[in-house]
Amino acid sequence: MNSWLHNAVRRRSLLALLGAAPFAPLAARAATHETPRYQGNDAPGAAGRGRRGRMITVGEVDHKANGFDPLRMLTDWETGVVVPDADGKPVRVFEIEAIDREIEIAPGLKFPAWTYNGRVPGPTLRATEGERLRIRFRNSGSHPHTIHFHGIHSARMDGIPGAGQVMPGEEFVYEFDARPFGCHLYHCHSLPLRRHIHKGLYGAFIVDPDPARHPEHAAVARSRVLGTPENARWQELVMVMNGFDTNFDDENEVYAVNTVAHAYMKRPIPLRRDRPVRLYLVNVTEFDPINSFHLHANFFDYYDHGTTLTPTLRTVDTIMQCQAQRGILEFSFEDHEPGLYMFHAHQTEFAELGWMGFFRVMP
Ligand SMILES: [Cu+2]
Repeated sequence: MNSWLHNAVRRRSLLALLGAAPFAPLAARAATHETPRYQGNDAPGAAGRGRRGRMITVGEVDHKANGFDPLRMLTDWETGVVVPDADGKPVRVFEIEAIDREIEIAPGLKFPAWTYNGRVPGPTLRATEGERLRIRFRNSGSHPHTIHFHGIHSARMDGIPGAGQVMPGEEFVYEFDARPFGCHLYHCHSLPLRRHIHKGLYGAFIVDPDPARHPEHAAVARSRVLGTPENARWQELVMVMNGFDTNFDDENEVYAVNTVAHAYMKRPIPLRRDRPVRLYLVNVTEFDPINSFHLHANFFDYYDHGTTLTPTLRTVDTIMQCQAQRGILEFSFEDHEPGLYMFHAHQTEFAELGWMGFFRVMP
């Protein structure tokens, strides 16, 4: 048995042992040491087939009990509060609290997460280039944590052990200017790092470009600034690619975007055909060296790290990201007929284990 197959069988056997109903057909095959091939909905007794005949998780996640909903998470930007500083200059203030919390990542499958503000991923922080940012961080969890921002800041504000690490019950205030503009992320940088990340301490950090600083591409820059009329015509979404090691063997048993396996298979993301789509995509998947995004029946332009106003890749339908890599995808379904358009990781195993969804393109 090659190592990939061995791992796949082992992971699925463990899911069966955990009593995880979601991947029952895979688990059943693994138990008999059959090749865990994708057999689709024609397999006899394929309990995993969905209404549309696809093998996905069975049952529903209780989004209310989770306290976050993957559909709402696509667009619930956290813009904080702008207050005048002592010298009268405006500061954008965010409040973040680390909380230990059990979350449901697939129907009936609970994960003992460490969260920012009770959710995984944490709030999508959004600001404009050049603004002063102040992030008040309170650690109400059981372990030391930090917030390490991918951005430009001083060593004191780096959010690593020795610079902004916060003991349980304590607080720290990170302060820096929002730069460079782009699609970034934040995550805990306490040790062991892989544990603190995969437990759920991460989120997207979006810095909109200041049009005044980019006269050569001012119109494009304005279209990225939340709240402008130019921005309002865009359908903006944020997706954080993540995975969950449910048995602590340093491998993921469940994959997703925005945490809940197959959430967008069951409730496709509604899109209007007449408005362009801008997708902020961040990969924080632990344990696996890469993740990817593939769009069906369409192509997109890509802005690596979101730090440019012209695409760094044009007309591609698949993008690969290592951990912490991220970027902006822009596409349109203007010329398409309405219907369900799939997107997923093009690592087939990730897709089968939760990282797969649909856009519902409406007339
Ligand atoms: Cu941590």
